[in-house]
Amino acid sequence: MYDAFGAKKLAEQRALDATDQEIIAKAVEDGVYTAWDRLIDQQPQCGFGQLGVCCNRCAMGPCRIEPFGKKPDKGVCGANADLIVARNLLDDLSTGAAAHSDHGREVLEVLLETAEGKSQGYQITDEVKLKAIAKEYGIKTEKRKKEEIAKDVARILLEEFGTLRNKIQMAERAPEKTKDAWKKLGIVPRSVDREIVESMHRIHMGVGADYVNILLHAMRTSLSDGWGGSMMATEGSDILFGTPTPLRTRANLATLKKDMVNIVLHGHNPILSEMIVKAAEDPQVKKHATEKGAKGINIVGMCCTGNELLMRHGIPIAGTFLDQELAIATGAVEVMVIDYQCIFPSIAQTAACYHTKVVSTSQKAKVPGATYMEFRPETALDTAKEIITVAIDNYPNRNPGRIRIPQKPIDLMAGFSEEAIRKALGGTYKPLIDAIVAGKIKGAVGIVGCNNPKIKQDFGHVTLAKELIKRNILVVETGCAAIACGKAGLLVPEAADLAGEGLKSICNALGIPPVLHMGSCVDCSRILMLAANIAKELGVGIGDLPIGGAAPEWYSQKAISIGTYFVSSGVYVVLGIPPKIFGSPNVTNLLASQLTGLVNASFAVEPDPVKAAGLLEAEIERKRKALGI
Ligand code: BF8
Repeated sequence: MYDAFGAKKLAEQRALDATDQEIIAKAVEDGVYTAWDRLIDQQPQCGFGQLGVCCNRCAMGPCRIEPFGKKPDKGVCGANADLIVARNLLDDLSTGAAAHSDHGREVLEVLLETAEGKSQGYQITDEVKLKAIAKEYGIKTEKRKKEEIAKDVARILLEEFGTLRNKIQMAERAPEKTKDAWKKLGIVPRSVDREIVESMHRIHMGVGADYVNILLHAMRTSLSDGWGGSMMATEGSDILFGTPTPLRTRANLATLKKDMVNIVLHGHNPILSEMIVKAAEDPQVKKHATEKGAKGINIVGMCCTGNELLMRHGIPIAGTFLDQELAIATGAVEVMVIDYQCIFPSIAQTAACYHTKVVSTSQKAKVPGATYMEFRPETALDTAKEIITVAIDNYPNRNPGRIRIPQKPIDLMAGFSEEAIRKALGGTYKPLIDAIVAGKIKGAVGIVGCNNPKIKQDFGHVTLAKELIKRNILVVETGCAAIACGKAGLLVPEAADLAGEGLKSICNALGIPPVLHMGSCVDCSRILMLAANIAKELGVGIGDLPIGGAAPEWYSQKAISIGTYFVSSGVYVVLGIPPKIFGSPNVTNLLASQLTGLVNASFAVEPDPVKAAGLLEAEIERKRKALGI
């Protein structure tokens, strides 16, 4: 047990942000177990697992390889460390690619049902994007209603998941030189489902035995995510809910409100969260809230579904992955609505410490202790209203003695889709390219990914972003990285004061922050498109651009897929948490060094964010030199 002083000290070690620290201390005082406590319980974590040399793939095992050259050097089947590490990596990566892509498929199914008039509450919002994609796929748009076009677009995109054409059309958006590199390596993605299913086949005992061949398929699978499943999730969501444009909103746990019904939307797919936001506008629902003594309904986002709402509607965001338990520990959340991904399996147990109800909505993600309210497109608006009703009815159950809401939300600017950035530059990337050539901006880095309790929450993201902008490197972000920097005040134009002179002058001229929020994790596809369009304007490959990527606090299998599709597309990526590969020097060498000769990019691991900034700057300088700038 900790006293108040001890709880405060512990909180300062666990998180960077003052509002998080306040609630971590409260959780500790309340005796609520969180991910940080569970991490302590797990010490020491398995060394074989950390090195990636544990194989639990078949019933001859589980096996492990002795990492220091002693016996056993092979599993019962004969697999050595290289193979076991490569198979485990492909397994994790494919899980991440599947999560993104399955989310994308659901968005497209809703688009189709909407076009067919079968969904409830949805509409086609961005006709310009709809028609642009129709054109890309050779679908007629003249003299046709948007619903007719949308039917064809949804069907042809859904077909990309299992296409017989042996290539994903959307990946054609990559620059020619980048695609040539894929062709040479034999990693052009053929279809989303096929690559993932083939991954599962290859890692079955007795199939793939060559670690290089397995890693090449990992690259292909990741490309089917980045340039396939994820990109389709982004495009489908834009068509349904609108392509983001710059807007202002607020972040951190102080976005919860004392006198209002607080609903936290946590998870990933906007098809759920968009409908809850819409339902909360219903006058009957609002009236019900006031009848129960609340001043209204306060909807806040969390994690990536929060990013989706923030980007399109400016809905405030309560926090990142590690804030999910903290939001509940404020004692002020009536309902946490979840769909899937990045939700702690024990979240309902955390909620049971307070009056909070967890409402799960997806057949794919049932959670013990949660109230299950199945969410289907045909009844979406009705279900959304019912979920809000559960929250309103729970408002009188608050325990005023257990509530603490931090005071100061932080302002931020978001909504920087690729289209919005291009528009801000006047319709072409020439001004940005000129600034890079002139050296005012050295290059750009995408900081993406999660929190991980192994690192002080947000420290990696925020320190790296500050260090990069100081060095005149523009930062673009998605996922929890973007929320972290929002909470730290880096997503406002005034943060340009923290940037080097060159970057500061550009940000001031355009009225933009030095760190641009580009969306959720599937919206890393927006970063790919930004890089692709700049490369095309210059007539080079993505691998030639002075850019980099980083995931300082990653935890999820999705992040492995994201990192790999960036590297496979030519972007050097620095990880702050070591992947489980160090049990194989050969796999490590391939990923950290040999890939440069193949795609002009590789992985690096650097837990110190200041040193990571140095690595990224050096890579940017290397690429600038090669371009002759
Ligand atoms: O998909 S950044 S913790 S919320 S995995 Fe999850 Fe990581 Fe956050 Fe979003 Ni992305």
